[in-house]
Amino acid sequence: MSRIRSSQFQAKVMSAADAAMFIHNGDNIGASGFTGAGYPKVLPGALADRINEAHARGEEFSVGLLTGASTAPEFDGVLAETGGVSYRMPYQSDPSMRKAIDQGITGYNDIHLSHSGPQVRQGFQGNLDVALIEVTAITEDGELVPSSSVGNNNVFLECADRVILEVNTWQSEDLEGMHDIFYAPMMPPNKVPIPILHPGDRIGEPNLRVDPDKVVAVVETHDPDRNTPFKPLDEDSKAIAGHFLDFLMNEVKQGRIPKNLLPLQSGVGNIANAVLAGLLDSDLEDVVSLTEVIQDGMVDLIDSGKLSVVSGTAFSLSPEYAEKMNDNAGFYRKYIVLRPQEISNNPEVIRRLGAISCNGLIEADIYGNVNSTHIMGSKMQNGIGGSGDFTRNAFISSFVTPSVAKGGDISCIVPMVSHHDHTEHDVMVVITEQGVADLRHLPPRKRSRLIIEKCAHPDYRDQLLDYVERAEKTSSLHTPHDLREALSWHVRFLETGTMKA
Ligand code: 0RQ
Repeated sequence: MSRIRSSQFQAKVMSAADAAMFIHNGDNIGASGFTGAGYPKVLPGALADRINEAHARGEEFSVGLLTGASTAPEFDGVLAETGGVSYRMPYQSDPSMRKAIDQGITGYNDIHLSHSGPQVRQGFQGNLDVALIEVTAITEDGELVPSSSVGNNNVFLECADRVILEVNTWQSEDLEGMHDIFYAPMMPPNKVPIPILHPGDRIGEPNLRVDPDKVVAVVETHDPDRNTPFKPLDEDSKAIAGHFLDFLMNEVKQGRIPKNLLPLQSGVGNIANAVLAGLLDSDLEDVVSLTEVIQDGMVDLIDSGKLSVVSGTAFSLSPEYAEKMNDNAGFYRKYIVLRPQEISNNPEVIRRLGAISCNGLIEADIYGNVNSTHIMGSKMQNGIGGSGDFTRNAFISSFVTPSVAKGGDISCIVPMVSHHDHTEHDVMVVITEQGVADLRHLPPRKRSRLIIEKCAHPDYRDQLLDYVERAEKTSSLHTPHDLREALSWHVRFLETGTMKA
């Protein structure tokens, strides 16, 4: 049976090249796609051709690109390479897009994912001209069955002037019923409480609504989501996972959290995935997850019977696990709820349910401030994504990282972060392969010594202690710093290729 079950939508089927003609110079595009899942597969390429042809004729052609989060080379990559993306929000992780951002060709608005939908609704992001959304199917009634991510799709469909749909038959039809789309007033002063009392609660509808009159084109595709495999677990990531688990089990022992923990959030990246793998070796049962992305580790936890439910907004699976999800979506549907990101990342829900957050970082400083986004203070890596939504509101917020980067030439524990994403006020626990620094209840002068002792690599401990002692001598104030020295570690790396003194 055709995936386009409504004749009204059947009549709008056309090629990607024809559909791309509905996108014009200066348009703001709100597209599906979140951590390599559920992004449109063929329209971006057709649009890139259109932009390149216009540029070859000496004509201006640029667009603003809004998504849920990161996409893939055939979306962010091909469009960035045209030089025709003037604006990007709220998260990306593509090498070509990073380059365009760093060169100032693309203005990047790196904002909290929970803010992105509301800002589109409020009009802070300008008029939304086109919504470009991948779906699994269109029902007889003209409802849209979402695919492997929801992200901001509900907001884009609601706010855009025109809608282009990609119906992707690669996505399993059994995804139908996995999603939960909450339709209620979401803007102040009429906003309503979000009635999620448990991560598995379904509070909305399985499908997305769209005004059929806004749909200008429907394109059929059969293309896989594209994600890179995770790195195999190394000794450091196993050690980090072990420390995280020990920390959690001690929280249980102290009676601060229940035996099955509190809802877990796990960020993007190899280390976050490794931490989930670490939970597999535990005696934990009936764990629940309130998170944003569902990586391979979550799927393993479901398979092991340890994880009873996970609420998120998107998959971020390796190719092998994406195939597995596709083959068994009917089974996993019982354990997984995919929601719009304004719900999955909603601070109210995260705070009330008492999530335990666990995210990666680029560097942390001796007082517990965290840089998640900028290499050496200036070069964009990915973006803050949902790490702030969860860290700021978690019951226990934690960050995990190897203690060194670039083969040991960079210490990930530094005197002062070169860019601030998460402040000392939000960061409770820092974990490296060396150990755990629990910063709760500690004033700055105690934090610095604990982070150095528990988290810094032995190669950098003396250097960091030396900094602390000198800073305390020069400044007898609350948070001792020697501002002339504070960022000299970064300068030394830029000048000599190593932070080692
Ligand atoms: O550089 O790619 O050139 O080798 O930074 O580092 O070790 O691959 O990092 O995959 O664990 O991700 C913070 C980026 C960590 C991720 C970050 C260099 C390192 C490498 C990447 P190369 P790894 P991971 C919910 C949560 C923000 C969004 C988020 C992230 C590159 O966790 O994007 O949390 N977080 N969202 O060599 C200079 C340092 C460095 C360094 C590492 N101290 N100085 N370079 N690198 N440490 C999900 C979403 O929001 C969607």
